Amino acid sequence: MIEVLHARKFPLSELVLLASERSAGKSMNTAFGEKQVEAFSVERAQSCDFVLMAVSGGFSTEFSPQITANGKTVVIDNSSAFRYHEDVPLVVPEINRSAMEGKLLIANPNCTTAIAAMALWPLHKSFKLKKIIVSTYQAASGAGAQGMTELEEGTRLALDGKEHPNEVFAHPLPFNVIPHIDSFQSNGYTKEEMKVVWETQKIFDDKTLACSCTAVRIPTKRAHSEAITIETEEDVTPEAAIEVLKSAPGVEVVDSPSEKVYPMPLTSTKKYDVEVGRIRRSLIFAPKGLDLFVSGDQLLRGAALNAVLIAEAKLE
Ligand code: 11C
Repeated sequence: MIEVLHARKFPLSELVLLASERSAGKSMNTAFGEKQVEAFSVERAQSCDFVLMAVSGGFSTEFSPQITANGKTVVIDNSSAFRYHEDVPLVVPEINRSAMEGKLLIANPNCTTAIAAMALWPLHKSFKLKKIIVSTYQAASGAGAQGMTELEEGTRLALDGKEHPNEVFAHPLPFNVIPHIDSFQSNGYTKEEMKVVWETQKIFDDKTLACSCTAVRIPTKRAHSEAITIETEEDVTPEAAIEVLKSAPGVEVVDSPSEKVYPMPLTSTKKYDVEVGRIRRSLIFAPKGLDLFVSGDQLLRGAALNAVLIAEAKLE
């Protein structure tokens, strides 16, 4: 988030780093220079115009409302604590920035949802989506720094023919794929899968939009990819969809299969835009449907960049 604030020249007069007592006093080398971490307090957070929360849901549940209680500090929460609260907007600025008018507490969506939404929203506006079926290919870093370390160290151990135990993931991730992200719900879907459903409906402000997801962890380091099938109300062709997506903000059409050009984690990593490609007529729903593939940097579009874009939109 600090890097994105700096790269986008966010007009800040002071950057304040707040953390637990354990980290307080530590020095951090940031894009804005050397900064000392301060111990979190509601009062110190309230002295800021914006608070970008990268904390657990439990911490946010307790403290976000206390911070915004001063009637002026904007809290942008990366956790899922408030995403499904009626009175808390869940925002991707390119899609529903108007939802946050007059609001101080704003929820940042799940990364898988945000990446899919960037490609789906322009198509929804032009061809009206009826059904969305998503299958994900999610990078290890979606589970945090420990997830990435477990993949890297586990891969080394596996290549040396050694045991590679798993702690972060439900099973060893090297040379494997795991169709299990977050906890299983009573309907057989995982929470990660249901987040895609609940959050897409909320961001698009359409509770009738039929959506289903299978979320899978794969042994890549960064950027989530998603195979998406849509059924539309209106007729749609790949050419028409490409036209629409080419002019959509935050989207890059990467679709020249004959030249081996399509969205991939390696090419979408560290990119602000979400790559969209492999756009083709659905064999099932055509002329009212497409298949497509997206790849987006989940640490940027699904977290840091989206949070900073929300703050920028709040400043306008
Ligand atoms: C993952 N998408 O890849 C998750 C991480 O709802 O903010 C993001 C969890 C969230 O494991």
